[in-house]
Amino acid sequence: NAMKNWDDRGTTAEAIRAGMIDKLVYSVGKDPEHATLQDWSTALGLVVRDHVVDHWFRASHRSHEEKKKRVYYLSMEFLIGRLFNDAIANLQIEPAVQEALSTYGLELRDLLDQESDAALGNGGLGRLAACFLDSMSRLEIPAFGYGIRYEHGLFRQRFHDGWQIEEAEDWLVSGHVWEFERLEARYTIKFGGHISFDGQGNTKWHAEETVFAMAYDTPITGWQGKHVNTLRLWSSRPTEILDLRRFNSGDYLNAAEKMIRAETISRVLYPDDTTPEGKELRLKQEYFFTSASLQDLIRRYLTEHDDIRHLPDFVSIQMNDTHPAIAVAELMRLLTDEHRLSFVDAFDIVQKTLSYTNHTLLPEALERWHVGLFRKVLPRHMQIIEWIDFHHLAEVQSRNLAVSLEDVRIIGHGSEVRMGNLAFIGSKKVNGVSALHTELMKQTVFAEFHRLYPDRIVNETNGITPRRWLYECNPPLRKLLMETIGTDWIANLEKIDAAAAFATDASFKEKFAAAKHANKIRLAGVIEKKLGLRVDPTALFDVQIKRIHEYKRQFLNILETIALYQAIRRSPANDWTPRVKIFGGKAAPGYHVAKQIIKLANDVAKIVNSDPVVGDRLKVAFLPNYNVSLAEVIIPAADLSEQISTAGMEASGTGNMKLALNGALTIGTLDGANVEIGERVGPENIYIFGLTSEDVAEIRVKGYDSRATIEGDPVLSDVLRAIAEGDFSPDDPSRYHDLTDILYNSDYFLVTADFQSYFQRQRDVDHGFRDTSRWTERAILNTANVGWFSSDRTIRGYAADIWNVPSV
Ligand code: 26M
Repeated sequence: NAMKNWDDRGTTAEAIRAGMIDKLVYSVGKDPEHATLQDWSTALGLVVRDHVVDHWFRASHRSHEEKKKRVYYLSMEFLIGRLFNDAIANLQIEPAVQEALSTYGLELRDLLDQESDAALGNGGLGRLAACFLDSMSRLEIPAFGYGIRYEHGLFRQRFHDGWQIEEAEDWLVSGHVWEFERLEARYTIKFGGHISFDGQGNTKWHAEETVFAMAYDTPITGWQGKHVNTLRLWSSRPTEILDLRRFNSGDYLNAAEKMIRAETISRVLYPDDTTPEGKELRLKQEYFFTSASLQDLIRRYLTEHDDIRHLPDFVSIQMNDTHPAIAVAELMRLLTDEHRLSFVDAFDIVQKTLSYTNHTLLPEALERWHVGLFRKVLPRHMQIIEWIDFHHLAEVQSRNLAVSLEDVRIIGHGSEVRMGNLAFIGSKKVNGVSALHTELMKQTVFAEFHRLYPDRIVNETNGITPRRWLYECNPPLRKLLMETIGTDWIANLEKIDAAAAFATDASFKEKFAAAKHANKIRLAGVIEKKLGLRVDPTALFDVQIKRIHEYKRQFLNILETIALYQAIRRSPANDWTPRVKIFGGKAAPGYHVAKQIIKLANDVAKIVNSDPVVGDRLKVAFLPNYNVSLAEVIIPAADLSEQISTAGMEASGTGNMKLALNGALTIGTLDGANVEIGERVGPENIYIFGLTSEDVAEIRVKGYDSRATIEGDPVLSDVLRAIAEGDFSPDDPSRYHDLTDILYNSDYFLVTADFQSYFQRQRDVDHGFRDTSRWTERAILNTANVGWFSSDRTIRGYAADIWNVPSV
């Protein structure tokens, strides 16, 4: 083997030190005297990367030699965050790196903080994709993630006078060492134009616009580097460099126009995580990355196999929500127009290759495209979809079942393309992301489909990677666990249940509490730095971190905060349990109500935090720009995890799992995966409150009088009176009339209905937290009992039930 192999140099501190100097001088081009922290960080990054690359090549060669079945995870979003520490952790070279850095007087933490956070996703769906990549590598499943290399990820959030301000994110400016540009992996993507048929079975798409998709690869290191998969992200490029004729005639701007248009496709991530707006550019993004990915995987398949008909035996494609659902039509197009299969044969292959994960039941979140727009951008795909819809309808009719035909049409009311139905019909399996969510899918959005295809819908409850969400983000707890129960839990999180035996062990409890305390001191430092607010690290840290949305009910949390504030002011001498309410999360830029909720939280924070009567009994901190890196600091420091969505509306949640694993107790509704968390930690170790999803369904039918609820509840009335009278917005007393009006007149998310039981349950939390010793035991039992929520377990489920691939 002529390849230079970095592993030959080993991962000793001396090898890393020598490598760093080599990279600093010859790759970064700086001498040690003049190097900045950023330069050192890049140099170390390049050294670590070399080790990753060795494992990566070995893994790719093995998969290719053995012609293994590949899994392709298609996702508009990969919220991977930082990769540096992840690589160091997976390769287990932290001690050697620390030692190498000490010779230069450098701190690893400082170098890690130079890396920008790759925020190529909005929230849960994108982060799930990132956890899945980690687990597929851990389980040695040959897999590729396919997505878009957005030049600008999710906007950065700032607060100005308490209002959210969005700023462009620029993760690539400081150089990103984790990606490799693949000039050779380039595909043509067409848009618009018209279709011609030559009468001899040849179909030709005369496109109006073409762009190139260019590949950038990032290695995804599995635990101990045993396997490394690839995240391949596509960047759009012009097919023609410059219109020289126009340029020469002096028309510089127009000459550059085409180039800019092409590059615009991968320019920016859409920042909405629920309501799709039906924008042309969004559709082009979806088709762009889906087409590039399918062309790429077919090319790879044909280097190993010669008959396209056996594709389903060697390829499984997972569609992360409907965003890549155009894959159904695109794979049909490639198989028929390019590879000359019949429509019927092609559709059989499509249905054996693709599967679809649903992440939400919210009706406004289901993607629909106007037929006119769709035909304009993707004329051939519109024809193919019409064919699928017609044949599917005929098949359903022939089965003579009592099924609502309109509900199972892809083209609804003749005017819209429904991507959920397209994805369902084109898939082998369709899965929900928690037990409750999957049940509700069968009963609601996909009820008619479920009657037609009772074996198609399966459940794969979400999970999180324990490498990032415990091992990397919580060093004090990691260390304690390793000393006490060994290291098995890192690769097999179920093994963390061994910690349960120590829940009543005085010495372990003391150390567990000390680890939590150290994490809280660290978070208190961040709060002080970012908000200028000092908080008491012995207070209860009550955390709600997630996108701001009415169904997630941050509003309910704020109402309870105000009620508590009023109670403390009335009886300051009572023995209150000191609490810090910590919020983090972004609102979609066009989501007016969500932005009002942020402003309200900040207004309440201002009043509460400066009230000398209240002092340390209550503090409110809304940390700006919540992202993966901030989550890594907040989660290990949490005592209480807020999971308070209207029952039936949160498909799963994954923050709930991360917080419980790090020893936070949950206060939550019986929604999404909270139900399954409760089953595992037991009712004594979780605070459940509020309406169930059945209650909610019943109320939706019967109707609900929120005004009567408010008027019958003096605590809630007083809270709403204070908001409406401007107690928290003296500069603009009517600022929150829209918000209070919603609660009185159209409380769709049933905030008022759950207020009383939530408030009561919070008082139970106050009481529980005062028994410090018992609380620690219960925190330990949360950590010990949620091992099942590892994304390794989830991916084993996908591998067995959907992809039919082996996992270690
Ligand atoms: C759609 C169209 C246009 C622009 C953006 C979108 C879009 C982007 C993200 C729509 C939805 C998106 O994400 C939804 C999401 O994050 N769902 C969450 O998925 C998690 C992982 O399964 C679950 O845990 C959460 O409960 C669910 O809300």
